[in-house]
Order: sequence, then structure tokens, then C-alpha cells
Amino acid sequence: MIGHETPAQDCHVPEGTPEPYALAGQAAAAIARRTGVERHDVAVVLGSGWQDAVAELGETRAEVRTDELPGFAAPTVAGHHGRLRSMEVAGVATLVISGRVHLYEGHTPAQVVHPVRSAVLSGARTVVLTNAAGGLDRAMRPGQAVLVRDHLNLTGRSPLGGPPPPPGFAPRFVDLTDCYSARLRALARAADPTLAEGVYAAFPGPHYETPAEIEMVRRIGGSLVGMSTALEAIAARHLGAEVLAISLVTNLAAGVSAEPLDHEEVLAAGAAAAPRLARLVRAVIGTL
Ligand code: 8IG
Repeated sequence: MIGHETPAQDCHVPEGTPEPYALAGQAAAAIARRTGVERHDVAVVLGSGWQDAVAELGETRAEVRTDELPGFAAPTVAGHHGRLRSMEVAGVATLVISGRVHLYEGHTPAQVVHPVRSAVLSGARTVVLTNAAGGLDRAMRPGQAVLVRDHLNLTGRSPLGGPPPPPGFAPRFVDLTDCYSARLRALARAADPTLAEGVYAAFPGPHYETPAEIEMVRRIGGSLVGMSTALEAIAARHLGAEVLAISLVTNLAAGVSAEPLDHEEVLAAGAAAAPRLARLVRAVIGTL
């Protein structure tokens, strides 16, 4: 704009872009007010295929629609409802988030991680991220839960890109050596010793991979493929929360399986596995 001077020392924040940390703080305050729960100790993000687990997680104390909270984008995917539940899970105040939003819906990384940031600012020191994923290992079976040991962020995006975090927040150069807590994985394995572990490769989607891309993932050490979780884990770690991520394998990845890939099988596999998944999450929360 002619005649308009931009202060050289300031990072440029486009006009009208809400500051993500302030927005998450506002959402956290609204969550406390709307649920009547001042502090939630644990957050659980329910991915596709995990929605049916909610009824078996515990007691729902309050429910809030995310369209009534600051900064929450509306989900556009079948199997995702924009809703937060304040639940008592194994005696622990837990915020259960249904209605994850994804990059492939056109949302920005900041929007994708807003629910997790809001939950951590609501008090959650533990974040449980769940998802449905394709499995690369022939031994993986649809309906099987796999603990995420690490990720390959192939989205090309970061929730920490853009202006630096404001004062009071950690610097953006966050260490991801221990992104997925070994302690929490051990608790999950104590609850179910048969649980396998895998490396989750996050793609932007929404298309599934080609067989060549799956072969690439295999060669760089991935064993699960999905379209979520990695950015949320990064944002949660940046805020100092401990992260557990669990993938429900609902299909074998392209070229591994002869079956075509579709979203319906994701939801069906989740419905069948729901009681088992809920038991696992409850057991982990109960032993924190
Ligand atoms: I469910 O095969 C599910 N989500 N990227 N690839 C990717 N995401 C998935 C897949 C898959 N299956």
C-alpha cells in the first residue's frame, strides 16, 4: 500500500488473522465456563473410527458444541462432529474432543491444532491423539490398535510456522526427540501387552497414497499412514504436554492390500473396535 510503512522489526501478521495463542486462551476460558470444570487434566482427540468409543469412556458431565467456542473450525467429514465433552474417565477430568479438522478440508495448521492448544491451556498435561490409519505391515489387521512411537511429518507444514509464539510461550524451535511419550506408551502396553508400535507418516491428503508413495514410506521407516495427528502432537509438545497417539488400523495401505480404500470401511472398523479402544484409553488414564 503506497505511503504505508511496515515496522521493520515486527513480523507481519495479516490483518484479520486472529493470534492463535490468544484465541486458544479465549477458548480455554470458554471451555471452563461452559463445562463448569475449571481444569481438565487430560484431553482425548477422537479421530475417525473412534467416535463410538465415547459412550464407553466414562461419564459425560457436560457437552459443548465447538461452533459456540472461539476459534473452532467446523468439521466437514462424515464421522466427525464438532463437540467437546467434559467427562470423568477413571476419576480424571477429561476433555474429549470430537470433530477434529484436517489440512485437507482447507484448514490452516493453526486451525488444525486449535482444539489441542485450547485443551492444553484448559489444563491438560496429557494429550491422547487417536486416529484411523492405513497399515503398511502385512501383519497388521483392520481393527488393530497400534501405538505411535514417532512420526514422519510429510505434510510440509508446521503449527509453529508464522509469527513467533508470544511472551510466556516456549520458543518455536521445539525439540521433538520425545514427541510421543515412552512413559505413556509403557502404560498402554501394561494395559494391553499385545499392542504393536509404529511410525506414523502424516500426509496432507485427502487422496490416499499411490503404491509408489507407500513404498517410499516403507523405505524411510514408516509403518502407518494417515492425514492427522502429527501437527497436533507438535503443538501439544510445544506447550509442554505429554502425548500418546494411538492408530486404529482400518485398511492396509495402497499396494499392500488388493482391496480398494474407502472411508466407510474406516467407520465400520471403528464401530467394531470401539469397546476395546475405550477400555484401552480408560486404562491408560486410570494409571496416569
Ligand atoms: I483410515 O491408507 C486411513 N487413513 N494417508 N492413507 C492415508 N490416510 C489414511 C489411510 C491411508 N487409511
